[in-house]
Amino acid sequence: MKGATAVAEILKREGVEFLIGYPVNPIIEAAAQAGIRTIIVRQERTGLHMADAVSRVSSGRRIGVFAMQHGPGSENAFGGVAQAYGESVPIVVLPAGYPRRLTNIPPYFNAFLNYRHITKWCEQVTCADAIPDALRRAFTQVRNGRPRPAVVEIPTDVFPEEVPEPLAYRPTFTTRTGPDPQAVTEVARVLVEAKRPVVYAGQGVHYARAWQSLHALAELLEAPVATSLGGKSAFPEDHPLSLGSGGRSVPKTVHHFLQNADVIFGIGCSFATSNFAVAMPKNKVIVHATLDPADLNKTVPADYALIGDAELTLEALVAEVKNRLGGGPRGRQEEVVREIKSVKAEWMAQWLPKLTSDAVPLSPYRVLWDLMHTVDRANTIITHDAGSPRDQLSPFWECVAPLTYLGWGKTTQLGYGLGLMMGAKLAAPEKLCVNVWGDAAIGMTGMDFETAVRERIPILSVLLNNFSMAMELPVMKVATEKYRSTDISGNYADMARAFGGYGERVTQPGQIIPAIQRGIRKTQEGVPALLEFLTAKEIEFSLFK
Ligand SMILES: Cc1ncc(C[n+]2csc(CCOP(=O)(O)OP(=O)(O)O)c2C)c(N)n1
Ligand SMILES: [Mg+2]
Repeated sequence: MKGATAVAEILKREGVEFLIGYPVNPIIEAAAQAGIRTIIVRQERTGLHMADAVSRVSSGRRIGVFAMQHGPGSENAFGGVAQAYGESVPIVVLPAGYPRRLTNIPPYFNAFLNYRHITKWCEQVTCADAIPDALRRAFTQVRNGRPRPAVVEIPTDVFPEEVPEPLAYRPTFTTRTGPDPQAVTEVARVLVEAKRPVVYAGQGVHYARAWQSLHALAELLEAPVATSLGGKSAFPEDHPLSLGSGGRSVPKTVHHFLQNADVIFGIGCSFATSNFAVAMPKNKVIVHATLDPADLNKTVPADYALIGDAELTLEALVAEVKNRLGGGPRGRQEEVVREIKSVKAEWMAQWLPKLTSDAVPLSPYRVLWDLMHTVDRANTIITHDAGSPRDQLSPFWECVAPLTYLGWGKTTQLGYGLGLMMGAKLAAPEKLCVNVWGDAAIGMTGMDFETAVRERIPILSVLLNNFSMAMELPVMKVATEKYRSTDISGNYADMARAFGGYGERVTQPGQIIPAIQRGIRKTQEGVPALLEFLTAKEIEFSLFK
């Protein structure tokens, strides 16, 4: 069989149901022939964001795959792969490459050379009979260890070559590594002896599907739980021990309990320094449990460490902690919960006026508050975008079930949220998938709302249009005054309708909930909906220095 046919057959054996791509790449045609649904986007970046979400919402059990053209396609896709690398998402990316006789000559873009720093695996296939080996390596890498993208570049003149038959390809598997038992004993002692432990859960808990064990450990220790943005929804945020999620803007509970902790137990997190992660306070005992030793002692020095899969780590800790406690909790919870409630009440009293504001232009906080009280949160997947919408959404959106929020911010491309929700909807069609973004974000990827319509991916897009890059107002004062450099314009409800979707512009507070209900109904009818709320240039956030 031809090289492209072999790739498609291998994708099938790996359980790939969708090939997201942008022509020209012969894998697209071969995939369609093999019965894999091909989805064509308007630009490569959005396609990668979609593949990314397919992997994320399945905890990496289904792998998102993207294919694109050599040269321009490969060049244009770079941002999407970089985002997946930054956010630790396992995807397989299949760029075509220039013919072999040109592959190493300028100015021809060579994915093998250029993608090396944003992938965990990157290779170029130089003859067709090496295709099965290359794909086995790529899928093994994305299914094991630290999740990150793998790239296999296939030169255009390799595709028509023959791959020997029968195709000997067995699907790859996942295996896990567990923590050092001696370290588990030590960490269990530290956690049990701690007076004010705080659990800080990251995205690793989602990949390991370690939600139950996280719950069990928190309840045994009677310890409050915060998550990172990537870890948001790993612990139910309506649980009495929940502090909410970190990010740039955070609930006061997260700040208060981290500041006053004696021991911080990071599980499945990188502790990476980021504008969109809480900075860990100094002089705390840090326990760092993570899959990848490359994150250990990177930015936050650890006092104790556990290297391994989050589920195996938490299972081992739960058993050991239970042992030390003589079977169950010590009766601290009531006091901890009282403190959480009191800090939360104080914080909410400060923010409720904005969250319930009747102002026109609308308060973005009011829009998001009404959204949260209208959707069925357990059956909704939501994501923010870069810009103010992230900092307005993440502290106040209370997740009640795992993987109902896709949080991000290690790198932070405007426009990422649309593709994420399109991929989420493909992987979880029964869920309401909502992306919340601003008018600068929609400028980056908005054309792909047409893809949502054309490919029948009925997402709900919530646009907070303040006719501005409001986030940049404080740092572009002169440019704004002299040249209006932060102003933007557009009628995006009209745009959505022009693309064949449902579009509605909302200006009055009383119309927020009815509009959301109409939008949801449209998605249930299979039509993507874009609700454009005209909002104030709100740049007050729940920040704690
Ligand atoms: C690709 C990319 N370029 C630049 C930025 C920097 N950036 C972050 S937010 C922002 C403006 C956001 O404006 P908008 O989406 O309208 O949200 P607002 O703050 O107005 O609510 C910019 C330019 C980015 N995150 N991504
Ligand atoms: Mg804006």
